[in-house]
Amino acid sequence: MKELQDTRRTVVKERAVLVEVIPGAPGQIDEKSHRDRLEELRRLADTAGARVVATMTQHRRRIHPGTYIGRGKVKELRALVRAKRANVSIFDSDLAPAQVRNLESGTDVKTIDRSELILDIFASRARTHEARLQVELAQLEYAYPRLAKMWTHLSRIEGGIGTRGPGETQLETDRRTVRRRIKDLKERLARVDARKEREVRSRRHQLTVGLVGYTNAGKSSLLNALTGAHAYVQDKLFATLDTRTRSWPLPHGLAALLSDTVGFIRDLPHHLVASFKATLEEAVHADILLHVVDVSTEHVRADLAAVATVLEEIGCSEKPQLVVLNKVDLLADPLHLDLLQRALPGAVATSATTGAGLENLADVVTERLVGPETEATVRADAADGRLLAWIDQHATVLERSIQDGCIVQTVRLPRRLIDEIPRVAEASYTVSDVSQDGDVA
Ligand SMILES: Nc1nc2c(ncn2[C@@H]2O[C@H](COP(=O)(O)OP(=O)(O)OP(=O)(O)O)[C@@H](O)[C@H]2O)c(=O)[nH]1
Ligand SMILES: [Mg+2]
Repeated sequence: MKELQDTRRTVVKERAVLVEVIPGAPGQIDEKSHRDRLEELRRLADTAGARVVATMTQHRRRIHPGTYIGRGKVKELRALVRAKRANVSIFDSDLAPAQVRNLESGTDVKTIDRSELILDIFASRARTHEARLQVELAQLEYAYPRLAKMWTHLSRIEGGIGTRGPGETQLETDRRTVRRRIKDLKERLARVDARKEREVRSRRHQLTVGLVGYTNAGKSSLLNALTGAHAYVQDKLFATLDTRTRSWPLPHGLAALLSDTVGFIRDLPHHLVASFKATLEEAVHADILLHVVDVSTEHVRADLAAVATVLEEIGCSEKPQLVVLNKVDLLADPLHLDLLQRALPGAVATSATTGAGLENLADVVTERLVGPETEATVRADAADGRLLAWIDQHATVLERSIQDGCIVQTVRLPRRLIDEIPRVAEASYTVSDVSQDGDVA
């Protein structure tokens, strides 16, 4: 495996030219969405540690099967790479192995596609054992069909591994090694998945909330602000690769388990989604998902849509969701937030930085989890310490009196909690739901 790791295609500290291909002629397409995409590629390259020295765009109705961009454009790219002393070109789409080969020989620099770039970022960020296994599996699955290219071309272009011949036999050996390693990683991850599933199942009696959203939206910051956790926060893409679960205190003495997850992005490579199954398990099983979006960007809707697509891919699209409009402190014009809230009814505005809206978020989530509040009169045996303590913890007492050795209290509490009283009570009791005007017990 050592040799394969050496060939890991990383762009740290490299001078990069970004290449974007836009389908269709200028004027026929949505220029803004392409600007956003190029900006995102720039941020990805920056996060991976590369220095972007130039960008190149080509409008093309059909991609060139051999070189992706047209032949003339390859020459132009070669000239640009030379002029800017770049040592890598990064393409904003996935390339076939043959296209990479042709582009590399046509430009004399390493060519990396978007998936490879994202995998490189994940590899440099994986901190936990589990995240490392997940990233390695995704990388090898991506690399496997491209192994031939790696041997014949990396040796020539990067000059790093030139001591080995790229012969067929070597290639076959490598393929076998990679297949064996993929199998081994899958087995190990299956064990992690099983453990995770057990963990998640053991929490089924607790309220669970999952934070999902575009990378850099502020999920980990919200986790920290709401639970006092110390999750890693950074103004880079994919800061979080492993999940954290912390207890989030809610009104009425309730608490939910709040889980952070890896951030999503447009066209997340499929291998990554599959490998991060264990990490996403928390989201898959949560009672409600908080879909966090950064309102300070110009592409709120596109981010929401990209996340919705990934949620569908992991089988979460039907799950109850609450949109959280985060980073409201960065909005200069309040009208902007107004418009968003009108377009996304029920969305909650927050700032993880200033704490604005966090209490409201807790109230709204509580209501979604345990229903609206109601008024009820509970008549409990004075000796039933457990029920009395439970009422103290979960309800607001409005009136209290003692009648015939019983404590009669009029309380406000979430309607769904009334169903818990039979489980808690240790002696006979009665409950009447005042707002429903009838005996429940
Ligand atoms: N001004 C402002 N900045 C915020 C807010 N929330 C988060 N940030 C900043 O946004 C950046 C990203 O925050 P994270 O919490 O790491 O975002 P994330 O969604 O966990 O990102 P990934 O783990 O990369 O997917 C950091 O620089 C935070 O300090 C907010 O409400 N207001
Ligand atoms: Mg994070």
